[in-house]
Amino acid sequence: MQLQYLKLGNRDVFNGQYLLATYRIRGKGGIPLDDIATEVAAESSTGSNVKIKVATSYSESMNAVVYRIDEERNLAWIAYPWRIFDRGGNVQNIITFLAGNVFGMSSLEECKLLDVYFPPQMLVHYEGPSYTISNMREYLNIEKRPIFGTIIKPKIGLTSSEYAELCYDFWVGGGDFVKNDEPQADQDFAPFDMMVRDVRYAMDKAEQETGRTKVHSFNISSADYDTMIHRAEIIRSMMKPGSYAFLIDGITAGWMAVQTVRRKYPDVFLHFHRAGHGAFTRDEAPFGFTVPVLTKFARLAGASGIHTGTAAVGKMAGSPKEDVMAANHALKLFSKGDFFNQIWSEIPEKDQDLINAIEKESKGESYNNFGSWRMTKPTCPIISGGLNPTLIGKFLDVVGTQDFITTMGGGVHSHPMGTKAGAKAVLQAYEAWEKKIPLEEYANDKEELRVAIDFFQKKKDVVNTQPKEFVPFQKE
Ligand code: CAP
Ligand code: MG
Ligand code: MG
Repeated sequence: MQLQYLKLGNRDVFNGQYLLATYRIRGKGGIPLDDIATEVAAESSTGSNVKIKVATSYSESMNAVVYRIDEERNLAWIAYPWRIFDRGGNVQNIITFLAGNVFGMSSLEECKLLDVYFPPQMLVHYEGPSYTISNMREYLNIEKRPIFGTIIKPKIGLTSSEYAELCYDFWVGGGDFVKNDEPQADQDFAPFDMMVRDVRYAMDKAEQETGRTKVHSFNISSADYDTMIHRAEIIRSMMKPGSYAFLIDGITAGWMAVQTVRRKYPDVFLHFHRAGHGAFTRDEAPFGFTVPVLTKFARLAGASGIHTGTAAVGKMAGSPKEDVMAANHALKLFSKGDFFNQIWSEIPEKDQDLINAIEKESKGESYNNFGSWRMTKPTCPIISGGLNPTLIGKFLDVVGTQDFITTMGGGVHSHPMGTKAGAKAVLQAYEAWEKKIPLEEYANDKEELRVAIDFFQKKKDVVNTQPKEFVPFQKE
């Protein structure tokens, strides 16, 4: 036990000088919770596995402290003086402390960061998002409904013009938003600059034919800073402002890439794809942090949008409760977590303007009316993974907001009548939900939707069929 990290019942931790965190912690060999929790507090702030003899009284004032434990649920609450974090709004650095070495400690069987709280005094130092879903709504001229998108599938392997052709089909079918899949980069069969050029061509054509603006999210995650910026600049030179987003694989490319793009391109929608997060966010994973925590960090770092999960409606693991909570953390001024309520504002919690704004939000008023200069702007939930037109209504019922982008890859490109029909079916399914008409009934006179319903009901058999045989050269 490292007693200097134990301050059970300490109320100073609520004075705004501390980031608060709740962990589920299980020590090996029956180590008592208070004991192992102090080891976690030490390793994740100032200390090590032994008391440091050369610590100063000042360095000790930077200790994280365990201020509460719940032995029944194996929970420990730890407060971190936020002055230990890198100045200048560095989310990567916070994660290195709280979700760093502790996951490797041999004395632990489980260590999961379940929730975090950022006090207003700390929020002041972090930019949060710049370009938001409201800006994209304005560009797309879509007021209320979700923004409907797709991921081009196959995930990889199309040439740049094959790729762009599918973008065109989706857009003319009525879709708004297309994204590169998370591993798309500068592959030799679809060179990055040619892909952008072809997408621009497809977009112009689709816009002329539909009379509507469209958006494409380009993956600029790269090997190094210069390459990433080079790719961003290719896009800026070829695309109209507002018509493109920058996608970053936030977990594999890293928080530094996310924050670099946030700072360098505040006029662009920053799309945080979280591929890889399942290794540490899943419920079965004993070490890591949760989807709501990931989402809070992404908002702090300034992502315009992040994937928050389909609330178990789609193909990816995820709990409805956590995914909806994450969407709220992304979007709201006041969001409830499992352990902390977060107010995304730099204003003290007792300020009357803030109290009024939270009240208005609870009655459904838009965030945009609150005067966001002292508030962290919202991050847009991006809902993806195994969705198809028949599931969109189910998700809308669960999530309780229309402020999101949804992308369906397989759910659109597997439509038996093709991608354009797939896009139409998405819009039709939404209309049915909006008009509160049962999907089947609404599909009576809408072929695309009817075919989609039939197809996705029988999906299992179809998915298991063998791939087409492809024989490039016939033997003599
Ligand atoms: C969805 C997707 C996304 C996942 C990631 C995919 O495609 O493009 O990467 O949604 O999961 O490749 O699976 P489908 P999450 O529509 O074909 O499933 O959104 O949970 O981070
Ligand atoms: Mg070290
Ligand atoms: Mg993907």
